[in-house]
Amino acid sequence: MSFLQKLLNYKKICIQCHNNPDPDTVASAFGVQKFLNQNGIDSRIVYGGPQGIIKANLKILIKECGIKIEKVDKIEDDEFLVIVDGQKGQGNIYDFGREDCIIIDHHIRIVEANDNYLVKSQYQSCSTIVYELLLEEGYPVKEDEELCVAMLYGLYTDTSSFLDMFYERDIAMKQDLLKDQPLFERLVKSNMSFAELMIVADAMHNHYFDIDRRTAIVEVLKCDQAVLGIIGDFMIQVDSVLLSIVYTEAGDGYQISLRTCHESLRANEIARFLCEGIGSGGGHDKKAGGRVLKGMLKQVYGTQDIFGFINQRLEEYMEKENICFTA
Ligand SMILES: [Mn+2]
Repeated sequence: MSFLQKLLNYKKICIQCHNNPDPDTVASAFGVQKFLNQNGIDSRIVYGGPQGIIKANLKILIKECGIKIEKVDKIEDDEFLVIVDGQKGQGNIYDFGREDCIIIDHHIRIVEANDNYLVKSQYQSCSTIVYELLLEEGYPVKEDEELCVAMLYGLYTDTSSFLDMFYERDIAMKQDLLKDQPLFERLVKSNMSFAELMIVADAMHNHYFDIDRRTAIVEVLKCDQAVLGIIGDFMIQVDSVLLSIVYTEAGDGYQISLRTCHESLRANEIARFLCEGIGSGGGHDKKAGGRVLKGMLKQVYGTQDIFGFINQRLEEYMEKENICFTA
């Protein structure tokens, strides 16, 4: 039995996005709902937590694609729960008090092994997993313009504007679905709000520069992951910067984006090294990204904060690789 077929055992399904939903969780839920609609199963898309949807890009996505999503604090007894882009027990997954549920996610696995939990950590977006599940069912994704745009945008925002994308399955989805889509274009041009622009400007102004390591480290507060790649691309253009590391908080972890422009600095290797044991990272020679889980950071590095951790790991890396830029 294919994974989505499991859903056909239920009459009513509640698809849960993570709190403070982003395009990837919404697009994933939308994809699952398309399959349920096709099979005549009643469903709705929900999320919990204190915060409603405020970001302009997400509002455009929801409106233009005709996605119905509601913020709730409980679900009905006769609804079966399906969690997308997150896992039960995570801080950003509102607890509706359900023991049984189905999970589709691309983050680092925290749930135990279970046939109902599909966790593929190598995927860079949950949308890509749902896309492949839909293809497996023969669902005509390409004919569904709104769904194509939603899933592409989910991938786009989870990979710093496609810039930190490295996994072949994600690249394949982009190639399959991306064509001339005015709505996608509009979403891409709505990446940040004026408030975020100010946060970005402030973060760049307050960057940390290590002259010996020729490294700029930029902490960005409350920025959308899509914006990180833009900042990274900007910082690496500074003449004395050979490595830029930009990071922001994302759910129960941190998203990190790296740029390099020196033959001794391989961004993908550094990203993997930084995140080893507490998350995952990878990418290309000059552009890479990674994710670090807060819980694991604390477990392994104690009270060290994210900035201290990046500094320490970087020092270890440069020592290990014998990289030195001072004369
Ligand atoms: Mn995601």
